[in-house]
Amino acid sequence: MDLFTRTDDPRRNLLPEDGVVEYHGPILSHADADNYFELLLNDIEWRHDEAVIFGKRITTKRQVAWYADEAFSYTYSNTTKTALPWSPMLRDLKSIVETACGETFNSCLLNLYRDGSEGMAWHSDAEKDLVRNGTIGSMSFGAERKFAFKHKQTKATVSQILEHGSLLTMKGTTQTHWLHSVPKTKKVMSPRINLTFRKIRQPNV
Ligand SMILES: O=C(O)CCC(=O)C(=O)O
Repeated sequence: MDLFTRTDDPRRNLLPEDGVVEYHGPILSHADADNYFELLLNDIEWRHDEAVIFGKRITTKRQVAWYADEAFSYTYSNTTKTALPWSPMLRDLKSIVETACGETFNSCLLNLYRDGSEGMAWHSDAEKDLVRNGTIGSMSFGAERKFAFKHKQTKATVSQILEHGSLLTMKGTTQTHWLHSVPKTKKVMSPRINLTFRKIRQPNV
């Protein structure tokens, strides 16, 4: 066996340089992932996301929610959100992700994509509210979608399909050197929910 060309190693770094992205694959049984997906759809306080682009406020079709240990504020796309307290289900998911990746998190941004017509444009999660080079743990539920990376300088690209109940981690200098996106697609007709567990820098005022 050629150890250097294995593709099924969960700790294999997907990026060729300047960061670490690990795809762990599904970390929940299909039945557990189905249960969490239904609970997330129904129990999360979903709101359409907002962004201010060139001074104009826009509302996205995609819906979001922001939960954390405290009422942390998080500013991205020139708008600020204040965190809601964890629900028991989100606490469970946080602990599952923390155990799987050996990290701790104090917050979670959730995104709901109704179908492939909703996506997320190229960006990096390097806002000043986040701990610099802090790990991000990303769990996905529902429809499989492509998650793409593009190097800010070389423009090299890498992508990974994110499965139902799966975990992907972004570590180290990934956010400094790479953009990521969820491309829109006509092929996906069903919803997907993504949770990104994050570390907000404290004190957060
Ligand atoms: O939906 C996803 O998989 C990624 C979401 C994302 O890029 C983000 O929350 O910054």
